[in-house]
Formats: sequence, structure tokens, C-alpha cells
Amino acid sequence: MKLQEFPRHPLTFGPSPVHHLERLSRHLGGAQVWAKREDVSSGLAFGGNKVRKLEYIVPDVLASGADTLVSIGGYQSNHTRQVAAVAAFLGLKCRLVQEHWVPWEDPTNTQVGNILLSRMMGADSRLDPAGFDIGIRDSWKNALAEVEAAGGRPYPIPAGASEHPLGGLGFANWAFEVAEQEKQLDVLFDTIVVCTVTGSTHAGMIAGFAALEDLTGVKRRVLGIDASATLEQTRDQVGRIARATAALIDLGRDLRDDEITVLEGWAGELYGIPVDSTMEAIRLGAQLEAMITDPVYEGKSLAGLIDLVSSGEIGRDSTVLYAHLGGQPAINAYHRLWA
Ligand code: 5PA
Repeated sequence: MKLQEFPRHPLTFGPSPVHHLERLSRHLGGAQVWAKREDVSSGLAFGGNKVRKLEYIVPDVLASGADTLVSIGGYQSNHTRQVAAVAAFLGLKCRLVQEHWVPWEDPTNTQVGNILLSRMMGADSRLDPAGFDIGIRDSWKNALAEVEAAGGRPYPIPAGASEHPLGGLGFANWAFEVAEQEKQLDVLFDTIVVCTVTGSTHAGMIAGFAALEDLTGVKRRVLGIDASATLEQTRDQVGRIARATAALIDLGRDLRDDEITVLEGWAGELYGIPVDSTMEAIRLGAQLEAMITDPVYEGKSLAGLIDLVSSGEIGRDSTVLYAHLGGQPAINAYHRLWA
């Protein structure tokens, strides 16, 4: 089926805004850097990349007759907060498994930011001591069984909505949205930089830009910056979901290896724990552009972009698009980094 034929339930205000980061570009002295902002594109509880993925999953939720969305993430998961938001918006219940994915020992970690918002929106958010893993977890399967045992009709949404068969479609469509915006703005983005963890954001983009390349002949680099610190797992997941999404939208060819690029070097040792480059990227984004990024995801991908532009790896004549995927509510739990 063609991408445009898949049903999409609108959860955003429309295309996410695209704008030039002039002061950051001047500071780096290389490529021109622009941003496309998933963090300000929806009215549902501060939005973010999962809202766009869920636009393609909600029609299936509604068709299934489910009454409870069941999902999983860390204590400060942005994904689970967005699932809670979509459940509230649709009048459904929400059961969340929030695991101890990040060894960030601060009492506010289970109280403020994303988890606070999920509770405010009525989600049944339960803490679980298990550590980080982007795979399918027993805790999540147990939550599904519990909802069922209590007479509910659960709808399973895996971590980051990535292992869901439709999880890549939202960002496949992002590629086509970029192409439309390029025409309006008279600009061409030859390089895209995106944070990747559970993989379907980056994977969807890969499938979408591959379809676009086949239509228009325009080649671009879609650079995923790993923030999982479990590189092989994320790389495998991105490749697998990119290929599955490409098949789903009838790409009609296999993806080339050079279309699937997950770069390491900015995740640090652990998922969720910032390193010096993360903090410097957050500082530059905030102080040059008032563009707020978080220590878990966007600060790490912005650090990657900054290094790639500064080193000339992304050339001076490039126009690069930074995908800002949201994530700001978590900064509250990281308050002591700026104390
Ligand atoms: C997340 C994910 P993918 O998981 O699709 O690779 O996206 C990475 C990503 N930026 C990038 C932000 C702000 C994100 O929230 N977040 C997860 C979560 O539980 O919040 C799925 C891990």
C-alpha cells in the first residue's frame, strides 16, 4: 500500500515547524543548520515524536475496540507520557509500566516531569525496578494480562511504539513533509540528523527518504545518532524496522546498507546519563537559540550534529536538518545538573 493510503488520525497541529538556526550556524562556522520541531507540533501534553507515530496507530486502536492503552518506558519516558496523552484525548484508559532504565538517583525522578504529566492525565503509572532494555519485556506482557484479567480490553504499544508494525509510518511521512516544506522555503536539506534509541523514528525516515529518492532522484544522508549506548541492539532494530517499513509502503527494492547509518560517539557509557558533549550541546542550543534540549536524547543528537559540522564531516556547503524530537519535560528530574 502507498504511504498516503494508510489511515491517519490527526493528533498534531499539522506539519511541524522548520526554521533556520542562524546563531548556532554562525557559531559553528560550517554548514547551515536548520531544525524541524516535533516538540512544538501538538497540543497534546507537549507533544514529541511519539505523537506522530501514534497518528498511524490510533486507527488500529479504534478498530480493535480496545479500552486501555498499555505501554512501557523508563521513569521519565517521553513515550509513555505521549501514550497517556493520546489515551486521555481519545477517552481511553492507560496503563504504564515505568522501569528503572536510568540510574539517575534523584528523588524527583519518579515525581516530576513526564511521570507527573502522565499521572495528571489519569494514567495508571506503576514503577518497576527493571533496568534498560529496548526489547519486549515480561513486565509489559504482565501488564497486558492484568488489564485483561480485570475485564479490560488492552491495546499493546511497545517501547517507543517501535516494534509495532505501523510504528515507522509516522516518520516515513515526515520525509514527504520535509520535501513539501523545502519547496515552500526554497531550501534543500542534504543531511538529516536524528536521535535514535528504539529505532522507529530513524527507521521511518530512512524508508520515507528512500521512497522520495526513488521519486525525485535526490540523495540525502540520514544520520542517526545513537543515544541508547547499546549500539548493536539499536542498529539492528533500526535496520529491521526500516526494511519492514519500506516493504509496508511498497518501496519495491531492498534498502542499501549506506541508507542505514547509526553513528556512535555521543551516547556516553549509559542511556539517560549525559556526558560533557551533551552538556555543551544543551548549553549552545539554549544560549544561542533558546532551543531547549534534554540530557537523555536531544542533547546527545545535537552534540553529534555540532561535532560533525565543526569537523567538516558534514561539509561547509551542506544544509543540515536537525530533527528535534521533544523530550523537554524530563529536564525537571535533571535539575541538579544546573544547580
Ligand atoms: C526518544 C525516544 P526512537 O525511540 O524512535 O528511536 O526515538 C528516540 C527518541 N528523542 C528521541 C526523544 C525526545 C525521545 O523521547 N524515547 C523513548 C521513551 O520512552 O521516551 C522510547 C525511548
